[in-house]
Amino acid sequence: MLDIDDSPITRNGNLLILAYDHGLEHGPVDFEDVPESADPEHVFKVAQHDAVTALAVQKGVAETYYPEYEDDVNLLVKLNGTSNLWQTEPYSPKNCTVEYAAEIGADAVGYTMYAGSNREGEMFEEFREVQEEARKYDLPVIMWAYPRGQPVKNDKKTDTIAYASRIGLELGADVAKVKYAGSQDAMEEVVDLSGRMKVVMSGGSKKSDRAFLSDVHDTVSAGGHGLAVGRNVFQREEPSGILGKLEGVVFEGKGVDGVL
Ligand code: FBP
Repeated sequence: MLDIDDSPITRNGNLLILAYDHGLEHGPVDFEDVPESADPEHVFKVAQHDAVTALAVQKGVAETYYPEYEDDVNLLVKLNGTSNLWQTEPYSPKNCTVEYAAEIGADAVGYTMYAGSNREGEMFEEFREVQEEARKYDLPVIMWAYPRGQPVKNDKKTDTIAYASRIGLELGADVAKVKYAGSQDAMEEVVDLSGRMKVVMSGGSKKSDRAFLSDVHDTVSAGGHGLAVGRNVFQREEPSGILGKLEGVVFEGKGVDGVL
């Protein structure tokens, strides 16, 4: 059985994944505030910060940019993804195999699961293959656990987030990345239902330093193991500022006031 605490993508058991698949998932709009963030080179440089335990990208970005940074950045290859140019039933098709991710240097792999979608069955089957292949290569599997679809009326409800996270445990993920549930107590419910699998918070749209750090602090205080964050880092003019503060909260046990 894989011990994720031995993996380079954790530091003292916790994670800070810098997510940078937004060019696929959201398109140019996410890069408008800080135009240089459209350049993967810029984000690879940001990911060299000590606080970042892995950079999550799609395979095209990994193939082109990672070789130059392989000594300084841990690579998490996202194996599926979808654009928002179409809208039907939530489904995130696989575009890369575990084998190919390993070949290009992945330290971990990621998969978005839309539990609740009418296409959940297909995604469960794809995830099964990903999870079993990843075990052969000793690569941790991170599930982007996003409940979505007609039966999911409110994806911010604690029960719904906890259910999505629990599905990660049931299907063999090493880490589930879930939306912040709104409070430390609510995050505790999510973590409690997730057994020994690690739970990390998803960043979401950009917030003030204090508001964002407070959500992260709640998550860690609830027993969560850190976060996976994109926009709250690369949409800042000085990403190293927020990364330094996150380092304090996620890895050094500091409070929000202690880092601000
Ligand atoms: P953010 O921290 O910017 O929210 O990024 C996390 C993430 O999961 C990305 O990996 C992904 O591109 C995006 O959120 C998807 O968000 P959504 O499906 O809610 O639009």
